[in-house]
Amino acid sequence: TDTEPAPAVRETAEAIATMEIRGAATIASAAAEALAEQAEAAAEADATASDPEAFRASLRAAGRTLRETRPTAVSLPNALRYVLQRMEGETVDALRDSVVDASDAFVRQLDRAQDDLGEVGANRLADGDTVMTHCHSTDALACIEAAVEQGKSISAVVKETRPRQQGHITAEALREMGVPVTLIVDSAARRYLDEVDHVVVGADSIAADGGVINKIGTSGLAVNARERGVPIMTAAQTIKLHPETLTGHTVEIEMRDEAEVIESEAREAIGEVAVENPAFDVTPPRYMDAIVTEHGQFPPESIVTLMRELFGEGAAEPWAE
Ligand code: RUB
Repeated sequence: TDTEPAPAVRETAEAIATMEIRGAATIASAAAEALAEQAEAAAEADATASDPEAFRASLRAAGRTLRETRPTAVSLPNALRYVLQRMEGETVDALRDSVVDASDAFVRQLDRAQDDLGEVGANRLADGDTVMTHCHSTDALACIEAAVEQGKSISAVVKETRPRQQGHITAEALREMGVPVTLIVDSAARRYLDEVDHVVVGADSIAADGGVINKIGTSGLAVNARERGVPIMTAAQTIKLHPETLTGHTVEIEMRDEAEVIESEAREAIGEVAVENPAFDVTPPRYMDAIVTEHGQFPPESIVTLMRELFGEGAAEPWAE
């Protein structure tokens, strides 16, 4: 149709779906930037340049294309909501400016929130601590980086995080911060918890009951950490709060391709078996010591108060047709 998403939006959506762009915060800022690119393109395109209603429709279509990429990280729809709810104006120029400004403001807020929560998370870490990480979370890394900047000496045990081994990204990032890293396979985590002072993970979504949705394996790690007496925090800026859970909805857990788990040759050799590849799991609030946000740290059970304050109006879908 005339209001089809611009190529830049399709490219971003494809990059999110294939996980070239991944991690909840990075997905959110890429989505906000793609809406700005859509606004710039639509302000030039024949079908939309002089038709405010067609312009708006093209932004909603771009929002739907981005929304359909991956289901679990709520930062994606929260980013789309932030930008599209600020789209306003009588003319296409005014509409474009409002979208570009909202997108810029969103990305700036995201960066600031990450810096602010990093300071909070860093205060939970002590000089000489060894931390254990799971997956690759920029919010979790911000806490470790801030601790290092406070002059604390921190070392890390990094879980590789099957099947996609995002732990490798974390290991490299920590090494660049000057943090000594030991990389382990996921199944070695409980053994190494004896040598760890704090577990630090991120989140893709936080539910109203304080449940933390993060990379598959987080819940088992949290249960083991509790059993070992090791504190565990999730570093999650407030765009990770999932507004639909305020009204009883659950968070959809993405099921990914079995090819990520097992090569076709090995699969054929085994014969007829089922292979499943859930990308995320839910850590019950009783196994998480703290949710660290840019507004300070919260016990998971009280996060609902902050959620009501910030997302009380519920979960509008400004990208709907
Ligand atoms: C990434 C993941 C990360 C969170 C938080 O999963 O589970 O822990 O997204 O990341 P995937 P951040 O690799 O499947 O996207 O703190 O950077 O938002």
